[in-house]
Amino acid sequence: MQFKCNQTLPERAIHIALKGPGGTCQRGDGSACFIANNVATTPGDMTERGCTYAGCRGVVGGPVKDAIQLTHGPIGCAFFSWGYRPHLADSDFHMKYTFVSDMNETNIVFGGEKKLLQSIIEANAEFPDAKAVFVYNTCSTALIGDDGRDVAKQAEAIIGKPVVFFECEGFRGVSQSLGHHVGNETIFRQLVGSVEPEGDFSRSINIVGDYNIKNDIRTFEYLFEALGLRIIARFTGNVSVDDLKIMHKAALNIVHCQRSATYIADMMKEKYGTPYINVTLWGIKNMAQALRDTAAFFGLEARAEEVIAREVVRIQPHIDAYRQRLQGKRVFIYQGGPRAWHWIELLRELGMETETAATTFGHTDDYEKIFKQITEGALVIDNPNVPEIEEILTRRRPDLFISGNKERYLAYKLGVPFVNGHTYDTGPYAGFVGMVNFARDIDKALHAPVWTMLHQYARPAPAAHHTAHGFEEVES
Ligand code: CFM
Repeated sequence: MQFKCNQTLPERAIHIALKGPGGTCQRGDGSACFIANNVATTPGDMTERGCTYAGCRGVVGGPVKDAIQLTHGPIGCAFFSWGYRPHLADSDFHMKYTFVSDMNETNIVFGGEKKLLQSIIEANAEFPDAKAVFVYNTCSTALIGDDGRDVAKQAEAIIGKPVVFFECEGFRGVSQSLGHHVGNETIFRQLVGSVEPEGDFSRSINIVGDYNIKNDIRTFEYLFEALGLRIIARFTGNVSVDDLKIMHKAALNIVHCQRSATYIADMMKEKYGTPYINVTLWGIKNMAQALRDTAAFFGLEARAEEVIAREVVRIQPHIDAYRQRLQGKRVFIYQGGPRAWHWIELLRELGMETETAATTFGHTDDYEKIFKQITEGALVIDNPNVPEIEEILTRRRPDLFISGNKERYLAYKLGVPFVNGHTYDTGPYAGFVGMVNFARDIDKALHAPVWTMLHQYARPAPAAHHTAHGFEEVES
């Protein structure tokens, strides 16, 4: 299981493992232990990882729909973190605008605190309806020692609303993953529990770790509501600052993305005693299980069965039809983290098997979940670089590649059907009804007429066969 491209990068071996007979792990360096993860990328390795700022601003803080999203740093940090992730809401302020203190050379030399304070005041004056200002620190302002926390305090006194300062400078941590942690911790510390509402919250939940990518929440919120539950906050898809302030009132946290949001569930459990359950809201089995587990907590089991039965009947014929067309296909999933394991079961429900799974910033718990679910001969790879992805696509030749926009054109150029699992080209993909969309997009990718034309008119793809080391040797 050696990658040709890693002959000059032996450090990569411990990040690559094959599932052997009887569930054994065969790591690239020959040892039996588990895959290395969440460690610094080796210099020279062409990683696709993001930075801590990206994880905080782009993933956790950015979806909050009525906060001014202000970057304390150079304008590029603001521009390139703006508008790429479709974390939709029922208003578009958070997607439409981005704000920046616009640090230039003079500010770097003489300090940017005054400029930051001015930026917060100006942004708030322009958009007085915003409920808070979220300020994200960047590498440059952290390195010169700007005291953003202090500026935020001053600004809060002047504008009379929360100014939340995220210490998410890009160089912290080894990937965007630390940015999720900073985002959770800061929102918890500064907002959660800052208002004590009256009322009965005994049948209320928070959906934690869903970001409403292309309206995913529309596929499952009504299901929880059909159980008779009230959703207080969505952390952080389609959420307002006011919802976050009272999310500590929920009786139960439902944790979906367990990489980016278990932190806040743990903190709420510790401080408020709020229990949480881990769920997967993609796929029929998983979605049904999520409803059953939630219902069991509130004693609503019978109602859950009714809801599940009603929904499954609606989608099953569509799923069966797609399954006929997708049966037996072999998939390479490469996502940021948990989606790589969330989807293994879903793909199986569609008749497909994951033969390679990779994550950009997964931790040990993510890899354990992947490893448990995949079958013998499947490859697992941590933080794959571009040459490795190319080698997997050309040598293992998956039928389908589920990944993101960074890999899309590589897949197209190599003639591998591709589905965008990060931002979804159509979507939503969650819940019962979203699964039909997912199946449809996979079917479209696999059976696009271009593949037949390609084989008719272009040079045929080289024949391939499996080998003991997990790669298909390509005959050239
Ligand atoms: Fe959680 Fe996400 Fe993901 Fe993530 Fe992401 Fe994303 Fe992802 Mo792209 S929060 S870890 S940092 S499920 S943006 S909505 S698709 S890499 S696997």
